[in-house]
Amino acid sequence: KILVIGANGQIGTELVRALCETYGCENVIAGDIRESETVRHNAPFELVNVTDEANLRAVFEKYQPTQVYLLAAILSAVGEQKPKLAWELNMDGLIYVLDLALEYKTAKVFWPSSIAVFGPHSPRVNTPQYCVMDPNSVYGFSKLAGERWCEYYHQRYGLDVRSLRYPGLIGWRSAPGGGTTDYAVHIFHEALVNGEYQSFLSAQTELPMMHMDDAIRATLMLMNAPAEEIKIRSAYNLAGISFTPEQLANEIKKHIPNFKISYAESDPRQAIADSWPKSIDDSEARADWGWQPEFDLAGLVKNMLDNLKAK
Ligand code: VAH
Repeated sequence: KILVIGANGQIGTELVRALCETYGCENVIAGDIRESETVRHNAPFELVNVTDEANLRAVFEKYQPTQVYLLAAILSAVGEQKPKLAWELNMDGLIYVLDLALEYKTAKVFWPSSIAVFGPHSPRVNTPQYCVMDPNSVYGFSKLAGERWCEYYHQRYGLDVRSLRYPGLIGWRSAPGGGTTDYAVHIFHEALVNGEYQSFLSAQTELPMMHMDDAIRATLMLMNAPAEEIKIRSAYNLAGISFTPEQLANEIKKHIPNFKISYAESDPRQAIADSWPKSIDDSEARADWGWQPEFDLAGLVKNMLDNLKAK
């Protein structure tokens, strides 16, 4: 059985779908803190609360998962509103799952990191795998600490845990979950429905982004790679495309000529975005397990608009 914790989230929704395709829905367990009115999985659903060790233990006991994807987290923007909850959920959840994976001999664990692990003193262009990291969002330093724990459980206890530093993810099958990059998903819905969008990030805020299809493909490539190819057990840098809200809006205008974008002043998420890299160097992922993104900005925008229209 493959257990996906956070199955109703932005990534989880798509990961359950991809894992069902690969392994069959009967072999995937969709776990989340509550049922969802909007997210429909073909896989069986299980209530899972990552802050409740007894509940997690019962789920591991029941399913004896061979793989676990721990996607449940509080993201950057919500994390600044609820800092202690974000730290507790992100950290306790990870450590409970790492311990249970050891105890129940789970073959492989996936846990997402993020470009949020970098901070104001990290190099901001082509940010390398190794550099100064002084993240100043709770979400960011919970992901940095989590990377340290993942590497520790691999080196000290031999747990096969693998991780990726996801950029902002843009998909049409699921809603974003309270992050700083969420504007790049909302903009498509607003462009189609209202023909206009007010970005909470300024026009020139360049951030590393990726189409969800690329992110899911990268995740399965990482998890299916032979263990000896995985040389980084904290989390791999992963890059797709970097762009600004203005560049994204201009690409959307090629499809929706009258689309209007405006920019909010002084949104708290601007400070978070300004502490993050503009672009990422993912040489190690390319060298170790053959990573290669497929979506450029034009392809991402066309794919998003075509699929959202059809939806
Ligand atoms: C967030 N979408 O904005 C997440 C992600 C790199 C961004 O970590 O918090």
